[in-house]
Amino acid sequence: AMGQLIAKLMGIFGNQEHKVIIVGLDNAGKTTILYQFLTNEVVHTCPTIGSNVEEIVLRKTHFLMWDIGGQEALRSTWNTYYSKTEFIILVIDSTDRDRLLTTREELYKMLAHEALRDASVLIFANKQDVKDSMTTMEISRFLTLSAIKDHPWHIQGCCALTGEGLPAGLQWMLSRTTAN
Ligand SMILES: Nc1nc2c(ncn2[C@@H]2O[C@H](COP(=O)(O)OP(=O)(O)OP(=O)(O)O)[C@@H](O)[C@H]2O)c(=O)[nH]1
Ligand SMILES: [Mg+2]
Repeated sequence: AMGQLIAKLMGIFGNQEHKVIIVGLDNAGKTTILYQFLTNEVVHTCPTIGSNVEEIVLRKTHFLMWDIGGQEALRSTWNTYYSKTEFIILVIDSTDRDRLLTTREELYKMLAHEALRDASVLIFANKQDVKDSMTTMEISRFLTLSAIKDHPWHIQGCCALTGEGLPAGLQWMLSRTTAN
C-alpha cells in the first residue's frame, strides 16, 4: 500500500519514468521506430551493436526506451536489460515469414523470464507498407497471442517509415500506465 501511494505521488509530480525495452530480430525496424517516436522522421540506421536509449515524453508520461540490437549473437544479452522493465515492445518485420518461428521462440523465452513477470507487451507488426506482408491477424495466430494470460499484450500493425500505427501503440502503453 505504501509503495502504491508513493507511486501515485510520483505520478502526480510527473517524474515517474517507465522503462521500456524494444526487442525483436535484426532488421525488424526497432531503431527506425525509436527515432520516428522521437523526431517524427526516418533516420538512416545501421545495425545496432549494443543499444540506443532515448526518453520519450507523452502527455507528461516519461518512457525511457532501450532499443537493443537484434542480431543473433546479441540476443543472449537482452536479459541484461530486463530489470525494472514495465513494457516490452516486440518489433516484427511482417515480411519475414521465414523467421517468425524464431521471433516466437524469443517471445516465449522473455515471457517466462522472472524479471519480466510484470511487463506488458506491445507487438508492432512493422513494414505493413510492403505488399504481401503478413497481417496482424496472421501474426497473432502464429504467435498464439490469445493464449497469453499472464501478461497484458496488444498487437498493432505499423509502418515505421511513415509512422502509421505508432501513435496507436503508444496510446495503448499510456492507457496501461494509468490502468494500475
Ligand atoms: N519498407 C519498410 N522498411 C522499414 C520499415 N521500418 C524499417 N524499415 C527498414 O528496415 C531496415 C532495418 O531497420 P532498423 O531500424 O535498422 O532495424 P533494427 O530492428 O534496429 O535492426 P538491428 O539494430 O540490427 O536489430 C532499414 O533499412 C529500415 O529503413 C517499414 O515500416 N517499412
Ligand atoms: Mg537497430
